[in-house]
Amino acid sequence: MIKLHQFVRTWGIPNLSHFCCKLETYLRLTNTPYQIVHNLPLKSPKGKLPFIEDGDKKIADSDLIIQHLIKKHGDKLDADLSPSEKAISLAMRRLIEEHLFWITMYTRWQYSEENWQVNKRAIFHTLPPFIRDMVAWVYRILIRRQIHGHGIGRHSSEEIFQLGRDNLDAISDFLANKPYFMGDKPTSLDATAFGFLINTLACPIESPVKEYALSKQNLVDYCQRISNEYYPELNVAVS
Ligand SMILES: N[C@@H](CCC(=O)N[C@@H](CS)C(=O)NCC(=O)O)C(=O)O
Repeated sequence: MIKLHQFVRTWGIPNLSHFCCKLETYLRLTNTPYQIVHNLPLKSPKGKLPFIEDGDKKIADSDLIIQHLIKKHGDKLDADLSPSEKAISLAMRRLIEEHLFWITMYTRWQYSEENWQVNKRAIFHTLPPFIRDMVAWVYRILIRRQIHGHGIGRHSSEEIFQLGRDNLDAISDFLANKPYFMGDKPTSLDATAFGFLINTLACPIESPVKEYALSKQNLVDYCQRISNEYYPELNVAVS
C-alpha cells in the first residue's frame, strides 16, 4: 500500500496543505488504498509536501504522483474526457494551483499577524518547543520570498484580493450548477478544486478572499457535498 506523507490534519479539514488535500482527495476519488505518514517538507525528496512512498520509490509533487498512479492503475477519472475537455481541465487546474494558491499563501504568511499566528501554530506545533519559533521564523522568510518571487507578493493587498475575486468568479461560473466541475462525474479537476477551495473557504484564515468565496453559494455547497461524501469521518462544516 502506498504511504502518503503529509501534514497532520488540523482546522477540521482534510489538510491545511492545498496540495496534500488535492492528492488525498484524488486517492479517495479513485478508491486507491493508502496509509498516512505525518511529516514536514524538510524530509521530502523535493523539500515540499506531499510525497509518496510506493515500494522502494519515493515520488514528490502531486501531479507527478498522479501520473505515476495513472501509469500503474490506469486513468480512473479523466479517461472519458475529450481532448478539449482535458485542455480546459488543465487550464483550470493551473489557475487554481499556480495563481489562487499564492493568494491564499499571502493570506497565511504575510497579510495579517493574526493569520500568521494561526498558521504558525497549525504547521509547527508538532516540533519540539525549543526549535519551533526559530524554524517558523526561517520558513516565514523563505515562503515570503516565494510569494514575492511568484510576483503576487509585489502587489498591494487590494490588488491581490481583486485578483483573487476574479479567480473565484471564474471558478464559480465554470462550476455553475453542475455536481462536479466537468459534469456529472468527478474528475482530477475536482481533486484540485476541492483541495484548494476547502483551504480557502473553510479554514480559520480570515481575509476578503475567504469572505468572497463564502458568498459563492455553489462553491460552499460543492465543498460541503464533497466533504460529506468523501471525508464523512471528519464532519467538515463549511461556513
Ligand atoms: N508542485 C507541488 C507543490 C507542493 C507545495 O507547494 N507544497 C507546500 C505545502 S502546500 C510545501 O511543502 N511547501 C514547503 C516549502 O515550499 O518550503 C505539488 O504539486 O505537490
